[in-house]
Amino acid sequence: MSTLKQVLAQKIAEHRPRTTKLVKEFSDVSLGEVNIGQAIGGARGIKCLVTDISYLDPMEGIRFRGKTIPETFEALPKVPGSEYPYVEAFWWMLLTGDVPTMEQTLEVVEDWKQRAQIPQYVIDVLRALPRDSHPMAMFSSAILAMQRDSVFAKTYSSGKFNKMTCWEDMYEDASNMMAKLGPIGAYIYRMKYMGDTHIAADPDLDMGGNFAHMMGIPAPYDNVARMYFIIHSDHESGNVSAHATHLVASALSDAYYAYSAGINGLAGPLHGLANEEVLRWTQNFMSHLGGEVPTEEGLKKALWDTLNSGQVIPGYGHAVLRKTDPRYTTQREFCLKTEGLKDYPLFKLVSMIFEVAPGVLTEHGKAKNPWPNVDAQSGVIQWYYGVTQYEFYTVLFGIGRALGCLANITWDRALGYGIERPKSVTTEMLEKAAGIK
Ligand code: CMX
Repeated sequence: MSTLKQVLAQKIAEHRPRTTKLVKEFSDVSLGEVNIGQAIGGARGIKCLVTDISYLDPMEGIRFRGKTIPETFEALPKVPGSEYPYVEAFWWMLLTGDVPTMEQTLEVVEDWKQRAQIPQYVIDVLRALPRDSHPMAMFSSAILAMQRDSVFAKTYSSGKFNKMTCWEDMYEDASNMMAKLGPIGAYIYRMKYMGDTHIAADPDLDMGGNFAHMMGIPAPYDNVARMYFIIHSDHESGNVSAHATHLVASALSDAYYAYSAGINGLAGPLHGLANEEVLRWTQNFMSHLGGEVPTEEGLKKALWDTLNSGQVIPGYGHAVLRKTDPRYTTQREFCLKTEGLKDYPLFKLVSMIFEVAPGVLTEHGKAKNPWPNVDAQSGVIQWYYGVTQYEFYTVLFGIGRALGCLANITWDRALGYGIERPKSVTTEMLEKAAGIK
């Protein structure tokens, strides 16, 4: 058994009595009421999910296992020659809550290398799809196709399912998937956009470095990949991709069924696809200007035109956050410290939107949070390094988001979380509750 699996087994054994005690002795303790607005309005703010992987404070932003993004980057072992940590070390931290040593990290790096080969049938599935399929449809299909190799599903169908040990099979599926998602993403990219040319994995590289290598993009894109995957990994469990993954897994569906569902949710324009929308909006705006530097007035007008036509300003607002997303700030800081990028016209325009859009949204008066989210910054960096096919950006998000979703469903199994089944009511019942019928 790998060291990570052993440490995780120990953590699970220590944690289980806490959950058991809460369920057995305190099930009736209330966490709050549910009102009509929440029932109609997407369950916003209802406390009915449990995760220890990350927590989102509306004002402070995300903490992974109690650590802010800068604290996470500071604490984890770094790839030699890079100021960014191993994604594999972060996986260890998300699963166990501990910061791994370099030795422990390198064990995961090696483990993922052994699991990273894309099966030929996945390549066949990708190649059978129309080449103009959306890359998220391709990515989701590739994940779903791998279900045939699910360790969890095999154990279950052989009648050996055991509630106490089934997390081990989930861990195997999660590790196999984590190791393959980067290579699958790079395969889709090069098949669709780079003349169907492919680059073999470099066995000397870590996950982030290898992704950059297989995409065919030189340094510092390896650092962009490491940063990007880590900051997009998790945002507690109520967001659409995490919740969809958790919901599907709660039916004892395996990790492939569950994460394919998560990816399908991430593909929505109000969720992960917003980073594609941000670039489309910004590029359209720039092309209307014919290369001219926009004035503040021109930018304000474009933002108002978008709002007045009934569209949202992509990359702004959030269901939980009420200040600038620290994932936005991390990427902005990367741009500011990177020669070439800090003076890049597209970055300057995105910075200008940051100055103007919150005021416009505040005056508009609808959005509860007028500040930028993660998606407002990520496309610019990709564009600068040559990834100009913005429909591909959500695949990058999906590779990173797997870290959080798969860590979460491994723990779901370990703690025996139940099948999800919230109760629905009719409109008439709501009207009666409101006293209008
Ligand atoms: N532009 C215009 N209007 C906005 C807005 C924006 N960026 N953000 C919120 N609003 C509007 C909502 O559409 C809603 O209008 P209605 O009352 O007419 O339905 C109103 O303000 C209140 O919404 P809210 O409570 O502030 O926000 P929600 O929790 O309903 O939605 C989100 C959150 C992210 C979907 C929304 O802010 C949005 O659509 N933003 C733009 C898309 C985006 O950037 N999504 C990415 C989020 C991060 C991610 O998941 O990747």
